[in-house]
Amino acid sequence: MKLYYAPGTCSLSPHIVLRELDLPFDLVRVDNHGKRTADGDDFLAINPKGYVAALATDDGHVLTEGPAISQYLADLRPDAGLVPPAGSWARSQLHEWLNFISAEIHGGFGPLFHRDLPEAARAWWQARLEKRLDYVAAALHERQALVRNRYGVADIYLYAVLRWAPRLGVDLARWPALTAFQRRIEPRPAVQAALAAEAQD
Ligand SMILES: N[C@@H](CCC(=O)N[C@@H](CS)C(=O)NCC(=O)O)C(=O)O
Repeated sequence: MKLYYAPGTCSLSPHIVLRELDLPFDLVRVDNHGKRTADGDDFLAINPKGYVAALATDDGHVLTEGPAISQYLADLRPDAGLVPPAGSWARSQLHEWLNFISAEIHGGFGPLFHRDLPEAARAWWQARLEKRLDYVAAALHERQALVRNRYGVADIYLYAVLRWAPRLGVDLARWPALTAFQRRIEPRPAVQAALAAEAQD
């Protein structure tokens, strides 16, 4: 398998999942501006959406969308417990969280990356995101993980996108449950290995 990624982006989430599961894979860096891979390939020919993450499977398929990739990978190693069994109520709760993180948190940070965003628009997006973070912090107040109280792909996704907060002016110190969550996940060997691999390139 090949994971197409760009350092520090949302592709960190499936990257961590691959390492948590100890699956063999090649990491292929994508230049998100030039839309070329480090192998010299046209990334738009691999993922016409033009964004990471993308996973090329050994049988020639390409899967995109981080939450779909993470679930596909975790289903390859169900014993690792990173996803609840398909069809279970907990699996539906996982979908609920992954959609929320994707649309409200990942999507909520998106506009804040634009340096030229007018101040009023920035304030509006930030306030909206902070309301969503209030919700996540309340959910994590009395539990360690988002689904089944067991570390899994939703936690990994949340961890990856919350890493953007400091550089976008969102101070996580306002939500002790979120800083504690980040601190719990950060030292995991798979997380450290993914961060080190992305920093090397
Ligand atoms: N819905 C996609 C969004 C992916 C996405 O936003 N990727 C960003 C990095 S976090 C990217 O590669 N952006 C480059 C671009 O859009 O040109 C997913 O969840 O995988």
